[in-house]
Parts: sequence; C-alpha cells; structure tokens
Amino acid sequence: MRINNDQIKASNKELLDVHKEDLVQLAKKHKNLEQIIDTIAKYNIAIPSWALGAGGTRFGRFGFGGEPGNLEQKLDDVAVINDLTGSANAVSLHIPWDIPGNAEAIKAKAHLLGLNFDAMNSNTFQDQQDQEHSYKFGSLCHTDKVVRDQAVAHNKEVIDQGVALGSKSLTVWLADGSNFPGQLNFRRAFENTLASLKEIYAYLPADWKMFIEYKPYEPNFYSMVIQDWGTSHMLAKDLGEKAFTLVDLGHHLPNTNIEQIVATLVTKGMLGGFHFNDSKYGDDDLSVGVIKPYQLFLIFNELVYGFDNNKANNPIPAWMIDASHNLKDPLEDLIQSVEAIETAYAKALLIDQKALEKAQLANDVVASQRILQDAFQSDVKIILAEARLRNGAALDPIEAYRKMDVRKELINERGMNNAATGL
Ligand code: PSV
Ligand code: MN
Repeated sequence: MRINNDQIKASNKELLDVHKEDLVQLAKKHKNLEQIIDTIAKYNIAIPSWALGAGGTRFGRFGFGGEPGNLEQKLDDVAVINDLTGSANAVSLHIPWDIPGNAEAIKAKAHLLGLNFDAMNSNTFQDQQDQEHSYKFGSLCHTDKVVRDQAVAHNKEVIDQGVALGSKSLTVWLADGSNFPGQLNFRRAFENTLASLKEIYAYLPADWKMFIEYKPYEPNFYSMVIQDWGTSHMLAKDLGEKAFTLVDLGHHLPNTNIEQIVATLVTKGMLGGFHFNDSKYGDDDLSVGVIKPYQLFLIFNELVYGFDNNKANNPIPAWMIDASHNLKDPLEDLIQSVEAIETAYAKALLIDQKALEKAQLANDVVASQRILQDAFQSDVKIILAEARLRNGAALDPIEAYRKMDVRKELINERGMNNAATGL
C-alpha cells in the first residue's frame, strides 16, 4: 500500500489551525527557529530492513500480522514511515536476509518510492543453508584460513550487491569472540581480523566507506574480538581513510559515557555512523529515547558542537536505527524512534553554544548545567510537526497511521502469517 497526499492532508486538516497558532508563539521564544526547522526538515534517518517485522528473543517470537515477506514489501513499509514522517528516505539492508533478486528492479522501485540505500550489512554471525564452513568459532578471526576466506568473500559479495543498488557503505559487525578463558588467543584473533578486514577494505570502491561496529559481549560472553570503540578505531586507522567507527548505542557496558566517545571520535574525524536504539541493561534494542532521552540529547549536543567545529573534517555520519521489538507494531515503533531522534536533535540545536562555552571557560558549573537543561526541557513537538508539514508529511504521524488503518490494510494485503526475514 502507498499513502497518498490527500490522505496526509486530510489527517492534518483538524490539527492545522492550532499548530499554526502554536508556531507563532514559539517564534517569539526562539530567534533561530526558522533555521532549526529547516535543519530538522532536511534530516533523514535510515530504517533497518530487519526491524520491519516483529523482533524476537531466544525465548520466542510473536509475529505481527501483515509483516513484509520480501524486499519489495519491506521497501513499501519504509515508504509508509517516510511518507508519514518525511524523515526516513533510506533503508539499510542486511545480507543474506535481503538479497535482491533483481537489483535493477529493486533500485527502480526504491526510486519510485523516494528511497535510497544506506549502509549494507554483512552477516557472518549465522550459518546459512548450503554454507561450506561454519562460523561457530568465528569468521574473520577464525583459526582456519578457509573460514576467514569464506567470510571475506561474503563481505565482497555484499559490496557487489550494494554497488548494484547505489549504496555507498558497508557496516561490519562481528560476533567473533570466545565464551571461555583460554578458548582463543586474543592477539592471533585480532591479527586475523585485521588481515581479513584489509582484504575487504581493498575491495571497497573508491567512493565507499567501511563502518566497524563494536560490542562488549553477546553472543560471546567472555570476549569479543572488537569489544570497544578503541579497538574499532585502531582497526579503522590501520585500514585507511575510508574506514570509520560505528557507534551502536546498545553496545556499551552500563553507564558508559557514550557522548564522550562521540566527541572524541569527531575530534579525530573517525565517527562513521550510528545505530540508534535504547537500553536499560545490555543490547536491549528498545525504541530510541525510551530509557535515556537525556543521554541521547547529550550525544546530539556533541554532534552539533562537533560539526560546527569540525577541524578533522569528519564526514557527516550515517544515521541508522537498529532496534528490534517484540510487542509493538513495528512501523509505529520505528515512527516513534524517528521522532525520538529528531526530538533530541532539535533540543540540541536549541542549546546556546556561545553561552555554554562562556560558562565552561569561566568554570561556571551551575550555568553550564542550566544552559543544557533549559534546552532539554524545551518542548520541540511544534518544531518537528512544522518540519514534517514542510515535507508534505503528517503533523502527527502515529495518529495518522492509526486513522488510515495502515496495519489493517497490510494484513488484508499480506495476511496474518507473513514473517519478515531477520533474527
Ligand atoms: C548486533 O547486535 C547488531 O547491532 C549489528 O548491527 C547487527 O547487524 C544487528 O545488530 C543485527 O540485528
Ligand atoms: Mn547494530
């Protein structure tokens, strides 16, 4: 199904007058309101193809009716999110969950829907049917060269698929590691990983980037080869200027200061992108902003400051969501995540950076805190709504989604038992 302009206009009609009045009031408060609305209106976040169906845990999965059963249907779902939010014009694919049968046709369909392809994700953490060698004991780090070669070849294939679709980046996340002390030689595993990554890197087209994701534990519970941002940064540095670190918010031990990691990476020009999600305990993959919205705001503060003072020429990061949920309608959940990211960004744009710098230089701790919290406590719903309006999207996307009965339509179209590919 495709949402059309008339449906959007109809859903906005009732809300429009109040919205316009609110906007006039808000303009009196913020001098740079126009600029902020413009920045938010131009901002886009990539949707992970693997989050369009119900997520699951190792204890089970509860399907959601009308899930997309193939890549074409996944694109249709991303278009629904984009049509309603005006801020999700890209999709991040995971291979082999999403192998495009006919890349030209998929590209043409995406183009028609106003979508493009963000980073391609390789998968050497699961064994596939007909795969010759198992990844049970690792992939790029494996003790056996034939396994490493197979994993390298897979990454090269993913690059080929991405080239055919017009993507410009590869995200590598490795489950490689060990469950028991003594199981793996740390140094050998690191060296093997670096050598394998070098082969993949050498295959990257000139205008591509490689993002290296880190994670402290899971699925391995004693050690992960790329356990933290330092390791990722070291590998990326060794590879060359097309390699960067990717920050998945759920991939940190509890209470890690993620905003500081972001600041440091931008200082060094090494921040490649994000996988946004939220968590209370580990890699919970909860909807963005549900647990620690202040942390997300502080991350965006570092991004706003970082890109206003971008001495190391850090490229604009890839903005991707990586959340997976058990309970909610996946499309509603992704809309909520998009909104949460934009909320944090808009609030960070409200920070008076000059006043903050002055307070910091004077070591005025109280003033610094007030400046941040004033911005964080501001209501930016109207800013987001106006940005959406200017993009021809819905003033209230969730409300519109429900009024349009999108899920019911999808169930009618696809049935109750269509299951999306993914974890
Ligand atoms: C691993 O936990 C991860 O964050 C990586 O990005 C994977 O590609 C994705 O999740 C798989 O769901
Ligand atoms: Mn991730």
